[in-house]
Amino acid sequence: MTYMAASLMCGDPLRISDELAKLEEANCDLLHLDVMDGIYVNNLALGPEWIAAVKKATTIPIDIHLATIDPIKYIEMFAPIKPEYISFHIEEAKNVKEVIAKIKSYGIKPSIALNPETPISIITPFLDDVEMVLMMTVNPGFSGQKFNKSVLKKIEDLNELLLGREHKPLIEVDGNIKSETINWMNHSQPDIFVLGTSALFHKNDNESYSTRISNLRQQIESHQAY
Ligand code: S6P
Ligand code: MG
Repeated sequence: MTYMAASLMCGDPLRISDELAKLEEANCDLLHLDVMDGIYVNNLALGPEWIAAVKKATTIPIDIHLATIDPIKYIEMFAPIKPEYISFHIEEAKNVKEVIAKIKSYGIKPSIALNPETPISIITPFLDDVEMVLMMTVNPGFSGQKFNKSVLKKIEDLNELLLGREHKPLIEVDGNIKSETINWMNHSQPDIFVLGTSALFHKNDNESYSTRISNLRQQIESHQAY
C-alpha cells in the first residue's frame, strides 16, 4: 500500500482551509507537518496552535516531523493534538528508547527520522519499536532543495533489513519528491511519499491536486507491478 502525504508548510499560507479542502478531495492520505525550531535547522515553522487548528479542520491524519533539538520537550507540546505519527531526529535524541516510549505513552505512533548522511546502522536497534522510518532525501530546513541520491541505496538497504521481519515499520521519504525522483526510487520501495512544492503545491500548470496525486499513485503502482 502506498500513501501520499502533503507537506502543508508548502501550501499557500493565506489559504490553508482551501488547501485542506483540495487535499481532502484529492484523497491525500496524510498531512505532513514540519516543526522547525530555528536551532536544529535554520528555519522556523508550524507551532502547536497552528497544527491544532489544522487538526480540527480536517479528517486527514496528521504526521508531525520534529526538526528540532531536544525532541522530548516537543513531544509534550504536540502530543495533545493527537497526530497519527510523530517523527523525531535520531541525531538529536539523547535517549532514543525514552523518546519512543514517550510518544507511545500518548497512543501516538513513533517514527525515527534520519538525515541523508546518517547511516541506517544507527536505527537498526530500534526497528521493532517504531512504526515508521522517515528517510530525509534532503537536509531538513527548507523546501525546494535537491534530492540526495546517496539515500537511494540506504532505502534499498533498509528494505533488505526489514525483509522477513515480523514487525515492519513503514518507510517515508521526504524532500524533492516528484515524478523524476520517484522513478529513481524504482527499486527502493518506500511506503509514504511526502509531496511539497516539487510535486504538489507548485503553480507550474493548472492541474488539480487530485490529478497530481493520482498520477503519482499510478506511476508508483506501475513500478510495483514489475
Ligand atoms: C524539509 C521538510 C520537508 C519539506 C518538503 C518540501 O525540511 O522536512 O517536509 O517541507 O520536503 O518538499 P519539496 O518538494 O519542496 O522538497
Ligand atoms: Mg518534513
